[in-house]
Amino acid sequence: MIVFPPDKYLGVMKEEVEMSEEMYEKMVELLIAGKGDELKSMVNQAIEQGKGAREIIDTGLLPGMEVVGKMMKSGEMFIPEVLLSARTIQGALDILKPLLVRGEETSAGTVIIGTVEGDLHDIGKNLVAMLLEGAGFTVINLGTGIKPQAFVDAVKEHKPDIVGMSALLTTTMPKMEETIQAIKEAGFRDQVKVMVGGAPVTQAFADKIGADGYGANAASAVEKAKALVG
Ligand code: B1M
Repeated sequence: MIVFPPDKYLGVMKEEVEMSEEMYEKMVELLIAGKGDELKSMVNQAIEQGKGAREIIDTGLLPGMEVVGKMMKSGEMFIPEVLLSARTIQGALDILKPLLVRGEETSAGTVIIGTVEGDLHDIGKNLVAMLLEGAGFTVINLGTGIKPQAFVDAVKEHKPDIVGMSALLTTTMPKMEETIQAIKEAGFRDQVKVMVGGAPVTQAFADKIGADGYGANAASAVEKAKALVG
């Protein structure tokens, strides 16, 4: 009888799992410490070992940002240190981007995406943009601090299928509703779907402001975008 996995492989498999765990724990530490070059080098090593970009992001990078958020809240980390961690994760994401983005001949649809007025947080929004590109969407990333009128102007110029808005601050969430209102007043509301997301945003909030979709994370944002254009 063949028993799988044969005993002789068990040791090797266990070692590999431990190596991965150790590697991802180290990535989290480097991200919190803001050691960009070392993190990039570990990310490159992980890629060489055949680790997938999504696995690296979900296991080695995002848990680090979660810790940074907790430390920021408790006062253990200050803005300059948080900024350093933000740059560090962005550097790692830049390495992973080409692995996520595929070169498609035909586009799944066009999305304009931006962080709303008054809000400078862009890591999550950029991650959503990357995965949307990876799923074949043409993405126009407007950046951060985007005023309602600037979203309207971009709709006029690019004629997207979806307008995506990100907000990370409870104080900037109302800008999403203002933007939807501005799109309505400009006469474009029936031509575009609106998707919202960001840590404080919920499905209930999305429903309340009249958005068409909500993504709790980058992967669900892609699923929602596909459903909205489908
Ligand atoms: Co700020 N910050 N920050 N910050 N910051 C938060 C958001 C905070 C929760 C920290 C805390 O207190 N625990 C808190 C907000 C509290 C609140 O509003 N209730 C906060 C604060 C208070 C502030 C300042 C006011 C601090 C100050 O100056 N005193 C200030 C505001 C500046 C401004 O925007 N005007 C500020 C500044 C900063 C930095 C500049 C230092 C830096 C941002 C750098 C950058 O983005 N380039 C920063 C950071 C890094 C954070 C935390 C630590 C991390 C955010 C992040 O990147 N997460 C954050 C704490 C936290 O969120 N736990 C915090 C990782 C990212 C991948 O997740 O952005 O949630 P996230 O995106 C996810 C999903 O939300 C979703 O998918 C993404 C991927 O899974 N998603 C979408 C996002 N957008 C989407 C759009 C979609 C769909 C899904 O459809 C279109």
